Amino acid sequence: MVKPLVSGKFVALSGGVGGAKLVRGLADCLAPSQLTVVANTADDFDYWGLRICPDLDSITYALADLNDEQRGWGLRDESWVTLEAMRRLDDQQWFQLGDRDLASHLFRTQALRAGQSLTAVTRQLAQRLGSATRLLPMTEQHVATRVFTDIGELEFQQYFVREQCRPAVERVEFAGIDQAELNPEAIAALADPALRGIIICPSNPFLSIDPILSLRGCREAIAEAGVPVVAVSPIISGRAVKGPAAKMMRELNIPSRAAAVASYYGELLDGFIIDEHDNEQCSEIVRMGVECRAAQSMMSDLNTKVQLAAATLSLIEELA
Ligand code: FO1
Repeated sequence: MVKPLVSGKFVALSGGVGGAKLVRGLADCLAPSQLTVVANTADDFDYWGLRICPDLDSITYALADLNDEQRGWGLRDESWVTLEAMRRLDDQQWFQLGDRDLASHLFRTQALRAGQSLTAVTRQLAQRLGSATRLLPMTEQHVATRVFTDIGELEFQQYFVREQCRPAVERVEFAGIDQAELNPEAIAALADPALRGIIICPSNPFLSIDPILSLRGCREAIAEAGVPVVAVSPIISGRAVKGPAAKMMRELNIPSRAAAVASYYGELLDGFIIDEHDNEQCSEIVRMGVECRAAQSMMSDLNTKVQLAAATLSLIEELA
């Protein structure tokens, strides 16, 4: 990494594959001490008796350059021997756990059962896999996204993986959200006098960012931080780069376009980064009172991840 692009500290809210890519880019623009990532944990669930934390793992693997860029999740150079053995015993295995990925879930489940906090075991996993960036689960308590669809109520991974996001979404709920506390380390990071900006990554607003923002006190902590909040659009030319965001917007009667994401986040935002293909929406977004910049948002390699992260940080600098 070259010398840090900007001074001060930053908090990034992230979930899903798109979020992990921008976090990887930010990690090349900032020193580890400058970045705290708060990750969605409402996708977490138990499978094979193990606690699976997909968004924590996607970010951990991306930061350690161990992730599989084609698949978008899990580890590179993965093998599937255990999955095949499980399928011989029960052919209903719809969630694919690779052998190397399995070690993370075994390590985490064992640590949690021994009384470790999810924050502590997430830190250990990151350190042992080679990442120095601080990654925090949004909460220690279990929150579970429930997706209400035209084929009934589904757990998140049933909707996302088993049903491959095909059912039409009517609404999304986060079971347990009222009893959950925003991670105290995230509260401290948002109250840090050295904080210079807050980044909302190009994640699914409804499935990855809303769970974080729905935690009691989160929106207040962001507002009280008194620093620029800049989001990166997860929608490019009316489509999500990956995942169901655009399809969900249409199903939720929200226009599936970048400007609609800006208005969805509303007064939370000071700035919004859209893709160059959506440049004509900049003036509409500025009229919402949100500063807007167009940048290449398709993160196809490390360079584009770093460039988009740099564009996000420089908009924060301009707004400070
Ligand atoms: N996504 C899939 O579409 N199919 C899978 O079989 C699958 C397995 C999987 C295993 C571990 C993990 O950390 C993520 C996995 N994902 C899989 C992705 C996961 O469902 C999503 O990344 C998040 O939950 C939403 O961003």
